[in-house]
Amino acid sequence: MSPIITAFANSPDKGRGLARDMQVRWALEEAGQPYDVRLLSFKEMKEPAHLALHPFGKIPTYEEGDLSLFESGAIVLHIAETHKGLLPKDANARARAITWMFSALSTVEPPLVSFTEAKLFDREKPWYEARLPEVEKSIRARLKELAARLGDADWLDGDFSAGDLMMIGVLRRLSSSGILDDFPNIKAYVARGEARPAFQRAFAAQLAVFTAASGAL
Ligand code: GTB
Repeated sequence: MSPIITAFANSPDKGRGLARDMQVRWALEEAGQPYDVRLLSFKEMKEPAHLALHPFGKIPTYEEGDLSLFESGAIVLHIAETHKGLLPKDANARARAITWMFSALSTVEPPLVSFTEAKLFDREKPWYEARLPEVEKSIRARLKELAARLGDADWLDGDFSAGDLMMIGVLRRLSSSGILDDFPNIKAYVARGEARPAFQRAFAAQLAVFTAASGAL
């Protein structure tokens, strides 16, 4: 039986693949693992059936037999550990790829989330004008460090891995900000990830959900 993941029935990103089911879809496509999707409304995410799978009432989740998981990073790691192609065989290289997954989620992503949330929810707050440049400064600091490490390599550590998948998933959230224009090697890195056939299939699948939902409106 194919694993089942959950995703937004109507994603607020309008099919840009910014919600976190995208990383899970991408990992499944890289692994060549077919999957099914259960689409949820915001209301359904907070109902007991979904809360039993995800204590915080969010997407994505992952069900496979009697295993159910939440947290996109944990799901991608599970897929990477149970399929070929997303983690190196060598134990040290594998540990380093997993380090990049953590780094994407716990070092690079937090200022990006603060930036998006400030722009979405805090525009009317008296401190907004002062706060936003500070958050942008933290993002730029992380990107400068990441750009220095990446250099002119294609991927962060040898072959493409789940570490790159998670990092590119995070960095894509900056695509419309223009900030990546100042970090050409990171911009090219993101484009390289997006050009992968597995990414393209995952992107098309989530876009099809949005297109179908828009047609139904
Ligand atoms: N740490 C968890 C993980 O990585 O899986 C975070 C899960 C999470 O935040 N899920 C969001 C969610 O379910 C969707 S991805 N939100 C519904 C809720 O909280 O009620 C975050 C997201 C949402 C929308 C956009 N967008 O529109 O651009 C981008 C990212």
